[in-house]
Amino acid sequence: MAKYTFPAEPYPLEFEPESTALLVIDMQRDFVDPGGFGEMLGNDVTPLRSTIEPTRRVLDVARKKGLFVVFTREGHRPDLTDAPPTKLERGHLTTGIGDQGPMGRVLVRGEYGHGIVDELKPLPSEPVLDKPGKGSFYATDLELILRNRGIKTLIVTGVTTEVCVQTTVREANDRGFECIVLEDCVGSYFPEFQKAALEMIKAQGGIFGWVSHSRHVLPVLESIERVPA
Ligand code: C5J
Repeated sequence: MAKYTFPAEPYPLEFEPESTALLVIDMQRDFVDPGGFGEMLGNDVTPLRSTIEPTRRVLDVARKKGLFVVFTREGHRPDLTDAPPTKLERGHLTTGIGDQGPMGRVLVRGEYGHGIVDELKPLPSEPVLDKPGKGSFYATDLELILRNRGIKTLIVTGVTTEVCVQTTVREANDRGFECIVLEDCVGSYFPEFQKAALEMIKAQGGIFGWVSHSRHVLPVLESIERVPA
């Protein structure tokens, strides 16, 4: 298998395309779209929306080169039996998880707001994992799916950087996966959390993983041989 290298911090990351997947975390209307749950809570969705275009470019080239692509969505069963009562109560929100929100019931599977934004619509062949928690490995079959494909390296994109992205990177790191987080393809409602979360990942020699930017990763992906189906 041919090896390639992504420019990254704290140092370049070697990878093999056959064992590399693109992970798109929770790019759901409720978090990202104007008029969704995130904005209803008083957040500015602009930093999250800025991730759509670079993520779409990475997704396009990943598809063109035959990389494995996996999407996640945070949300719950309509009867909320998989939602911890603590999560439902947290924040004492007037409109919270399971309640009727601007785009249907908030973070409930099958509702419009729970869906992935149109710009990044998954293909029928791409697994979409529904997760009840912040981490993508908790109570999902993500690890099984990745191991079955021989995946070792994850290109990580999505929202929000310090919540579901960082939790997932920590979970992946403990399971032996190498994560490269693309700073312009992950977004937070809070600029200071964006900065701190990315610094934490690459600190201490890459304690949880690597950080790079789509402008460094795209040319490398463009240069790889297409992975056979
Ligand atoms: C949050 C997420 N922020 N996908 N979810 O509640 O990061």
